[in-house]
Amino acid sequence: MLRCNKRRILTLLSQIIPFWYEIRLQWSWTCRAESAKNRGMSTISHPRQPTVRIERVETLLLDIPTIRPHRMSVATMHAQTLMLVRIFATDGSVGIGEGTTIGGMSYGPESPESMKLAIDTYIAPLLKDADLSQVRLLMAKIGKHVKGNHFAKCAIETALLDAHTRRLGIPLSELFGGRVRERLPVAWTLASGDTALDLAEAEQMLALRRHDVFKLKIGMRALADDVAHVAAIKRAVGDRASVRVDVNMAWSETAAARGLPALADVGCDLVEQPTATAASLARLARRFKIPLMADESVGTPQSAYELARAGAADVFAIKTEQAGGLFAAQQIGAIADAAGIELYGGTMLEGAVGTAAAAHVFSTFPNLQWGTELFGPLLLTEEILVRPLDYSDFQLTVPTGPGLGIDLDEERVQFFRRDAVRRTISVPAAVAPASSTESQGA
Ligand code: MUC
Ligand code: MG
Repeated sequence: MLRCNKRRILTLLSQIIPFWYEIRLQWSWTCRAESAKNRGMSTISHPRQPTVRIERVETLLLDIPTIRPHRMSVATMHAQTLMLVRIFATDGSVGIGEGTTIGGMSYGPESPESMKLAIDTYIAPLLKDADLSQVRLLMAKIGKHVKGNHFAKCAIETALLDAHTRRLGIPLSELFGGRVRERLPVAWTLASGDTALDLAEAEQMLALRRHDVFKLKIGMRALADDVAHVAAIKRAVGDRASVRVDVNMAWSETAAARGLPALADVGCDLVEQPTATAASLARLARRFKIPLMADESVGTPQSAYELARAGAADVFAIKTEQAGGLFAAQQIGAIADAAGIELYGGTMLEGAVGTAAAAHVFSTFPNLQWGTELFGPLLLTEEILVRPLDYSDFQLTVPTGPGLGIDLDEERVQFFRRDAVRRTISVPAAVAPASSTESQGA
């Protein structure tokens, strides 16, 4: 009799417990959805909702002029090409990502065109009909079938994460553990190639309270001229700003051995990638007191680990694209922290989309001792967001909405795409001034 009752009680319990669980689960998700709604975010999807699948992937090349020539030892840029990627899902949600390079293929092994090709031909088919929420799984699948192509992978991962976190109704930074800071210090690069112009630009940035950290591009002139250029700028800005240099690997080790102490003497705070190899950086870091930052050498988490083992730098510049994605960037941050190396949030001169993505990740770093240089959108003549990113008081505000927290201005995107259909208006030669044709956007 007692046994029979025990069995009945157990059966009853086994029926009630899952039911209770289900009610609690429903209740907790309803509460989170309500609270997200109250914060003006889109609703959180229920975990039992049907899987949302990836319908299609779109890539676009946008060509946007720079506000002035950007001169570096590797290239001079007059325009930037943004490779935009959009992932469309079956529930109508869309995620955006971006890939850029510096001076075409002058800086790294990829180009905007190669990213587009890699995504259209090899990556997009791997994503067709896949579960949008399985970002890590999808990136692992892409990693198995597509070697290298870190910039393209970063753009895709960003788009997946944007779509996924938008659906969840949370800012992308939440998926990375949440923010340590809402605003990021932003350096500006002085790279007009002319000391007087650079100085005027620095004064303008200080007056606008936009930047009080200046990175000077050097390495294309004679060493003595470069040092004189840095000295002139530091003398003019004094304690109002930090002055740093980026050599972009242009020096030999012997040139660096002459340059580093001279730069320290004129008040330079940091020297970025003076030479190319990890071994050479490590020797210089041991010999000279001025802090050295690795940039091109940092690359992926694997190379960051090797650099840390070699003691090759005091600071790592982390670039999300060079790292191979946002998760990889976070991994490099952890490697640096573990090795006692300080951090700086680098840029591949991304436009607004890549910049917002990097800002979300960098905002979660416990240490970011040297701030960031996320000024890419400010170097471009045109805005492509509905609401521009906020740069004020020497800082960038990390967007707060769901996903990346930004929206593309579709009309502008269509206007600047390389393959846009443009109407050509022909003016009859008789009434035309010097040039007889002019192009206009459609
Ligand atoms: C680099 O090497 O740091 C970042 C800022 C800038 O002006 O150039 C890039 C590349
Ligand atoms: Mg650099």
